[in-house]
Order: sequence, then C-alpha cells, then structure tokens
Amino acid sequence: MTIVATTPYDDQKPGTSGLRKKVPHFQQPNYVHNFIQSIFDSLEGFEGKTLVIGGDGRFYNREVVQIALKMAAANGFGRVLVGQGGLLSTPAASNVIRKYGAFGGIILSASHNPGGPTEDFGIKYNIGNGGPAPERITEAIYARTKEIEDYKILEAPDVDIDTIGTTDLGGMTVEVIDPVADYAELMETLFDFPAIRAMFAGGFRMAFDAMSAATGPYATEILEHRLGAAAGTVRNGIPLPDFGGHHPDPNLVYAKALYDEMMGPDAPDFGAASDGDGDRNLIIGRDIFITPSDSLAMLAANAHLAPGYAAGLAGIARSMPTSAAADRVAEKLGVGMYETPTGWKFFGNLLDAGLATICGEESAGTGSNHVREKDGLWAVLLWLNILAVRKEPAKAIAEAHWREYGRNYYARHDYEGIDTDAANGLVEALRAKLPDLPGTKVGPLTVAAADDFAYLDPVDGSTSSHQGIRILFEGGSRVVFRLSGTGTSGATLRVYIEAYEPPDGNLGLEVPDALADLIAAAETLAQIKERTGRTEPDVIT
Ligand code: VG1
Ligand code: CO
Repeated sequence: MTIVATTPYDDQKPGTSGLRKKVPHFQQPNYVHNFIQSIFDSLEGFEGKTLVIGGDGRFYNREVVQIALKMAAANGFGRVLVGQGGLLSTPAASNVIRKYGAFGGIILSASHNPGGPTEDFGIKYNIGNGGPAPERITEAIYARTKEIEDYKILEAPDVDIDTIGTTDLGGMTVEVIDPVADYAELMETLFDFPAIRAMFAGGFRMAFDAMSAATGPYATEILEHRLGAAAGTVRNGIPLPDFGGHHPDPNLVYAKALYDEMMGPDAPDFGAASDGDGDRNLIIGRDIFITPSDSLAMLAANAHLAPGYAAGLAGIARSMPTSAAADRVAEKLGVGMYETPTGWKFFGNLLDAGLATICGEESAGTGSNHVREKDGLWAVLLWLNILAVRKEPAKAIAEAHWREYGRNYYARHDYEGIDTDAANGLVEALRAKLPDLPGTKVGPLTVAAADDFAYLDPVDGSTSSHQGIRILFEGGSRVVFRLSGTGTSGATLRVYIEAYEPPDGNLGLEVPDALADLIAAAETLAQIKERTGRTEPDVIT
C-alpha cells in the first residue's frame, strides 16, 4: 500500500446525483483519487466489508474502475463486487448492494449527459441501503475534499474485469459478476412474466431504445430472451463509451425518432427508452406520449395488477416539481403522499421506513421499494404488466385515467449553459419578490401562494432549504423555477409548468395551448429574456 501526497481541489462538491464534470476535468492529476479517498475518509467501519463498483460504461469508466479497485484494497475493504466490463446500470448497482449486504457502492455515471473524451463523467457514492448518499454524507465528502492531504492506493497491475470470477488484489477479494443476472431475477419476482410473455406471443410489438447505453444488455436479456419480444425490439442495445455520439437522455428531443415512429402509421404497440445509466424511462404508447408525471400516477393507480404490488401501496412520493397527478391517486387510494426535493436521495428514508412504495420525478424517473434508485426498465416492465392484464392500449389507459382523476397538463422548459451569475441573479430576484406575490395578477392569472420550497424529512428530521421557487395560482396551476444540480457547464434553469383540468374539464388540449398563460406568466415573473438573453428554451420535455 502506498500513501501518496496530494493537494485539494476546491470544486468537488457533489450535486443532485454525485460529482459530475467533463472528462478532462476528471483527468487532472489526482482528481479522481482525491474524490474517492474523500468518500472513504467520510465513512466509518468498512474494514473487511464489501464494496460494489460499476458504471454506465461511458468513456473513462474502465480507468476509474481500476483506480477505485486499488484504492478500495489499500483502504481496507475486504471484497469488491464489480460488474463485468465495469458495467452496472444504476438500479442494478443498487440491487447488488442490497442483495449482497454490501457496505456501499461507487457508481460511475453522468447519467443522461453525453459521453466521450471531452464529454461528461461522474462519481457517486451509495450507502448500504442501495441508495444515493444522503446530504449529511455528501456534505462530509465535500468538506474532506477541501482538506485532503494524501490518498491510499495499492501499486498493482490492472485487474481483469472482463472475466467473470474471483481474484485477489492485495488481500482484497475482487469478484467480477454478471451485471444482468441478479437484476433480471429481481424483475421476475415483481412482474407477471407469463402474462407479458403471452402478450408478446400474441403479436404485441414493442420498440425499446437503449440509446447505446447501460440498459442494452438488461433490456435484451429481459425483453427479448425472457419475455419473448421479437429480436430487434431493443435498439442501440450495445453500450458504447460515447453512446454512439448520441445524447442518452430519453426525452422527446433526443428520442425523437422513437416518438415519430410511435405517432406514425405503422407504430408498434408500445415504445420506451432509457438513459445512460438505466435509471430513467420514456414511455410512448401508440399515438400518445405519457409524461413522466402522468406515468407515475398511472403506474401507482394500476400497480396492484403486478404481483410485486398486489398487496397495494404504502404511499407515494414525488419530487416537488413533479406534477400533482400522483397526489390524486394517493388520495383515492387513501395512502400517504410525500413531496420531496429533486433527487432520488430524498426518497431513501421514506422507502426504508415503509412510508412510500412508489416514487417518481418529472425528469423521467420512476421506481419503487425494490431498490433505492429510480429504475428505467422497472417502469417499462410495470407498464407491460399493466397492458398485459388490462388488455387495452396505453392510450386508452391514459384517457380513462384522465376521465377519472382529471389531467395535469405539464411541461418543463430548460435553458441550458446560461451564465451562472445571470442564473443566480434570476433566482435571487424571484426569491426577493416572493412575499409580495400573493394576490397579484399576472396576465389572466392570480397568484395564490409563493414560496421557496424547503423539506423537512419526516424520518430523520433533517431539513433542506432553497429547493426551488414555487408560484401557485388560483385554480391549482403553478410554475416552479430551479437551477439544475447535474450540469457540467454554466447553469441550467429549469422552469416547470403545470395546469390542472378536472375530470369534466377539457382533457384533449394540446399541451402548449393548455400552458400558454402560464408560460407567459413565467417569463413576466422571472424576466428570463432580459436576464439570460434567451428567447426560447433549449429543451422542452
Ligand atoms: C436532474 C433531474 C432530477 C434527477 C437528477 C439525476 O437533476 O432534474 O430529477 O434526479 O437529474 O438523474 P437536476 O438537478 O439537473 O435538475 V440521473 O438520471 O442524472 O441520475
Ligand atoms: Co440517469
């Protein structure tokens, strides 16, 4: 074991989901080592215990796996479970941590951001429940990065991570595991595979875009091999270090080809896509895009149709910017509803305490208590299970849902790579005017309430403030403003827009029409044009 002297970097603060930077940034001397040592220095009691390591296969994944292995050995871990080829989707990593009782895990991913020598990379620590480290730990890691003086590493040749089996690394056991097997087995316990298999055997056609990212091997094994979907159902199924040059974000911009196909004359019955690390999902039925917020609500309303949820839900949780569609389902089911800040780490306590069974975010993340991360393929399989039982198209299920609960029209407008000072100024100005807003008119709308969202965790009593500016209008519509915590260049402003139509209201509007007054109000309130110089969002989801 070698102790290497190092000097701190001042920018290793974990964001919404770990530390994310451009690859060249991570390639600075000791940048990766400093961060991994700071993780280990912030933990206690892992001597001899198991660590899980895996990533989404993007550029630099393999190199960092080797560094993490040698540092884990030098720091005293007893065993590391690493996905073959260094690959583990984020939900699969969460499952492996839980299943094998690991102390924690290091997940290498920048999720839905592009990969390649000049694109994004990320490192995240997950705790023993399989979920992202809570803020108390990420704050400790950040504090440590600012004063780190040395790190521990084993001087050893690289470990063969491509061959399944067990090797020794300086007294630590390294087990290279099949990244798919445990995950596929878990899915079989949750869903009615025979019913889904029968649906495919009956001619049901599906298109799944893995976006040349981590989900490919999982989707191919589960959909095509175990469920009998036609060969070719999974597209872009081989994970590539640069995702084939694509942007692995499953939304209507980057998965436009799939969308167009699903709206076209020869559309398959069901379309879906996942992101770089496999924790997000896009759901498109024939002739209908299901917004992630709606998908959460519809999955929650129908979850009992799947064996894993037949006993019903304990509760539902959603991030604050996610639409309130799921709230209406929780109300009808008579179960708890929890509203958390953005980021999956806030769901961990609710899931561990048995308060929530299903969680979701407007950013295409849905999941349940089966792991402690959001899970793209899980959401797709739950949809398939529901379709197989109800024997109706996704569109009919969505429309029936709206007729029962009403419809939350929803869109998110992203302004990417804007000047950081301008973005902070915009948020500060909004914050300053909050007390005066209630009662004021913005176009045809009247502000009912406005605040800066703060969260009190009902399980551990911790608080998180400044989690987004909420402006609620009379009638139940709202606009939310927050800055992204996952970007790697400049700032990204996210504006979340939601309008509610009751069951007897107008359920068939085009989304931009339904939201037009709110979009105008967002501009008036935040002065987006004036402050950022942008007249249009870069991405609308
Ligand atoms: C975004 C999403 C958030 C999600 C996070 C991580 O964060 O808005 O809902 O949990 O990404 O997802 P932000 O701070 O940029 O808005 V993933 O798939 O990157 O692990
Ligand atoms: Co992701």
